[in-house]
Amino acid sequence: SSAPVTEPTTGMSFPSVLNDTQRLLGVGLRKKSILGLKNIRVYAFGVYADDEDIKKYLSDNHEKLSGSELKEKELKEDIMESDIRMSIRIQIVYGKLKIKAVRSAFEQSIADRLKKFGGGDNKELLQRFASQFKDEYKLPRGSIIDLSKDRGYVLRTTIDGTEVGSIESKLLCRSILDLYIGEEPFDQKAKQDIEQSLVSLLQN
Ligand code: DAO
Ligand code: DAO
Ligand code: DAO
Repeated sequence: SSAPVTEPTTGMSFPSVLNDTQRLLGVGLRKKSILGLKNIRVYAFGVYADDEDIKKYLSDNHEKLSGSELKEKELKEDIMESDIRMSIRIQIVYGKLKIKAVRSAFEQSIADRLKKFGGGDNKELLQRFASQFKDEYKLPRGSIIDLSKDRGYVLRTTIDGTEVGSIESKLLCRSILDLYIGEEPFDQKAKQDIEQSLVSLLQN
């Protein structure tokens, strides 16, 4: 297989294949401004999708794809909602992350997506996910968090190779993907790269 890919701003390196079958589609950077003053680089990320599942999606949706009414946006939404195994790999850049800050940042970024895709405020779902992040965890620079969407919309969270929890929720999976490849992504360039990779996978 091919060489790892380096996120250029941070130098963080991402394997081109994850869990044997998931292919790297693109890498990016999550920044956050503190008090509107300075922009910190929080983490680099890579987005992966399962080759087999993409192929299966292709054969199952042959007509949609070859039909004249192919609309890129609809197809994209369909892909984000389908049962394709995907992963987000996160590599921590900012060395002073506190779990409390992670939890509240997460609640901020995900809450409006849960509302957007699910209606309601989904407090319970949000809390169930955030409760996986225990105060005693440490996330020094270089820590690796994998958010893996398994078959059946099970979202599995792993920190440095240790599973910390899993939650079955199509809504949560959809909402998390939206942070990276939705309408207001953390990193616009990364989103474009990911879409481009998907297009070439679909065309192969
Ligand atoms: O022309 O054969 C084709 C297919 C073009 C498909 C474009 C799909 C874009 C999908 C982006 C998905 C991002 C999650
Ligand atoms: O006030 O120390 C600070 C900065 C906190 C930034 C928090 C951003 C957290 C983003 C989520 C990280 C997920 C691993
Ligand atoms: O960047 O704001 C964001 C959202 C990040 C979503 C991923 C959160 C996973 C955090 C796991 C932390 C475990 C202690």
